[in-house]
Amino acid sequence: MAVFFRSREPDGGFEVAEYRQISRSDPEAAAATRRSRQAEIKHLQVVLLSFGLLCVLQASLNIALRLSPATQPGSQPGTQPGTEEGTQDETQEEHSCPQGWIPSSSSCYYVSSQRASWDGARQACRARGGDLVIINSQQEQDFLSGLVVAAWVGMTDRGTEGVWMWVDGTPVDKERLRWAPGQPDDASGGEDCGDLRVMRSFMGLNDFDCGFPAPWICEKNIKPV
Ligand SMILES: [Ca+2]
Ligand SMILES: [Ca+2]
Repeated sequence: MAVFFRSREPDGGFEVAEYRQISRSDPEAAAATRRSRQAEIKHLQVVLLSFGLLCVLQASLNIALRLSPATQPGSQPGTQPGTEEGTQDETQEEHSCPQGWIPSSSSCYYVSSQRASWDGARQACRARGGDLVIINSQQEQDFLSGLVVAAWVGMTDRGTEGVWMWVDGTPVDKERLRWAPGQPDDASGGEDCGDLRVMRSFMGLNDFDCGFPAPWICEKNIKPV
């Protein structure tokens, strides 16, 4: 029995000592010891129970504290759905145009209601996940001509004067596209950015002062459904 106590209660040396003092021939003393042991066990149970409750309380507190920073800055749950919405939009954009963009064949076009320099316009397009429009065909030019009166498009001859390039690095096919009469003319001391004009007497592509604030057209490609 002493071994039993030792193995169960490694720190309970007093219990082992007490047990050794009891002679088996003294039932009264044994009963008294049993009662006192029972009382001690009860006491121990209460202590253990209290300790357990404290642990549970501590755990609950920890969870509450850990949760609170996530819920506390009230803006986070508000911005989180916004971000998710953005991701959703992006996945939708793969097959369809985002709100405010005009679909045509495998592209989406955005015509700005604001004005900006050519660089500002390009920046705005890129911020929306596209770029200034690249016109690949006469049909595309015709389609875009129905949307604007004058707007920046994604071509420039900043690299080499007179060599017109699209923002994706491909050269502008001067033969295939229609330029406005007499353009490009690099007028007024330098015109290195391209716009599309749809005016009765001035229709087609034109080179213009990059810093001039004008509306613009963005393009974004979509995957065919
Ligand atoms: Ca030029
Ligand atoms: Ca010009």
